[in-house]
Amino acid sequence: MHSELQIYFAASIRGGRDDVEIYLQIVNHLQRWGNINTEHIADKRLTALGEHDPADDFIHNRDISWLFNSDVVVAEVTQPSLGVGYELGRIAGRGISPQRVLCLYRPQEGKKLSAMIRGATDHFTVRDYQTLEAAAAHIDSFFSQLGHQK
Ligand code: 6IA
Repeated sequence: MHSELQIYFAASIRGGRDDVEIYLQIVNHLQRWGNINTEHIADKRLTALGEHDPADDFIHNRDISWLFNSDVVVAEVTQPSLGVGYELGRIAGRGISPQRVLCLYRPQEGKKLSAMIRGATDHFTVRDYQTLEAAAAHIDSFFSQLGHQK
């Protein structure tokens, strides 16, 4: 028996919570592939200004430790977030391979994903989607490649 994959899910918090429903659906789907350290990111009660947050240094240090100890990182990168960009930069800096990082993006009129994300092909797999079914299919083929059982 292999131990459960540790998945770090990253998505915008203070960058804006417009896509929180989508985060929730992605997290629900990801759960079949492993344990998600950061499920609270998909919690609708968590607002961009959450007043009951733990201290920022606590959040930062805890999240970086989860990030560095995860097997796989999945980031929803449509809503630009400094925190998500920072997290992706920190793991890219450790030389992580694109087999272990999936970035999901919904192309939109008049917007374009940062070249620093789409262009980091040595470290990130970027997949575009429009529907939840398409996101789920990208997730499934990404994880299937890792050779783990559902
Ligand atoms: O710049 P942003 O806030 O959009 O950055 C979002 C990213 O940073 C997410 O992928 C998280 O991993 C991390 N992050 C930022 N703020 C928090 C946070 N706040 N909790 C957990 N991760 C965070 C307070 C939550 C508290 C109510 C439990």
